[in-house]
Amino acid sequence: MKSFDLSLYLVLDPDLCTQHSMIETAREAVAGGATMVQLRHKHASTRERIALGVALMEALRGTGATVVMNDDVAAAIEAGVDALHIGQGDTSPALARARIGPDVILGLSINTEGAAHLVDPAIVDYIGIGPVFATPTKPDHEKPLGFAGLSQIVAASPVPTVAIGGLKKEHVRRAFSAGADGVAVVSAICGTADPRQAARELREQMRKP
Ligand code: TZP
Ligand code: MG
Repeated sequence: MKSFDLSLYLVLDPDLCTQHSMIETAREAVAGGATMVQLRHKHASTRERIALGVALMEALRGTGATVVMNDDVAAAIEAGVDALHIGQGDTSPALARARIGPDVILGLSINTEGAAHLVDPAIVDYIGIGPVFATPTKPDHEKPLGFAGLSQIVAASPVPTVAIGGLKKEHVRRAFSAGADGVAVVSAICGTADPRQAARELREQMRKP
C-alpha cells in the first residue's frame, strides 16, 4: 500500500468549487499544504469521474499528495488513483477491497462508535469521521458529533482517522486534540477566492502548540 498523510484533506465538490476549476483548486491547495485530495462529484458519470481522476493525478504528480476517488469503484480503478473512499451506503469495504486490490488506499466514512469497532484494519486503511458540525455542504448528513463524539469514535478506531463536517481553521486544533490525524474540508478551501492561502491558514493552525 502507498503511504498517505491525512493531515489536510481537501474534498473537491463541484457545487462549491466555483471560483476556480477543480484542478486549479487542487493544485493551489496542495501548494498551500493539502496532503490529500478527494474527487467527490455526485452528479457526474463514471466516464467524467475517470477523466477528472486522470487529470487530477497528472496535475498533482510529484507533489506527494494522495488522489482519492469518492464512491465510484470502477472510476477509481480505471483512473488509477491512489485511493478510494466509500460511505456506509456504498459497496461494502470487503467487496471494494477485493476489486481495487491490495495497493490502493481504502477509506470509509463512519458516524458511530459501534461502526468504528467493526472496522477491519486488514481491509480499511483510514476512516473519515463526521459530521463534526452540521454543514450545508452535505444536506443529508447524520447527526453532528461535536468534538466529544469525535474523540469517542477516534478512540474506537483501529485505523488512522480524519475529521469532517463544518470544520474551519478555528476548529483545527480541537480536532487534533480529539485525536484525529487530520481535518477534511470542502468549503473552507473550495469556496474561497484563494485556495492556496486557505490551505496555508489551516496548516498554520497545526503548527501551533
Ligand atoms: N461528509 C460529512 S460532512 C461532509 C461530508 C462529505 C461535508 C463537509 O463539507 P464542509 O464544507 O467542509 O462542511
Ligand atoms: Mg459515498
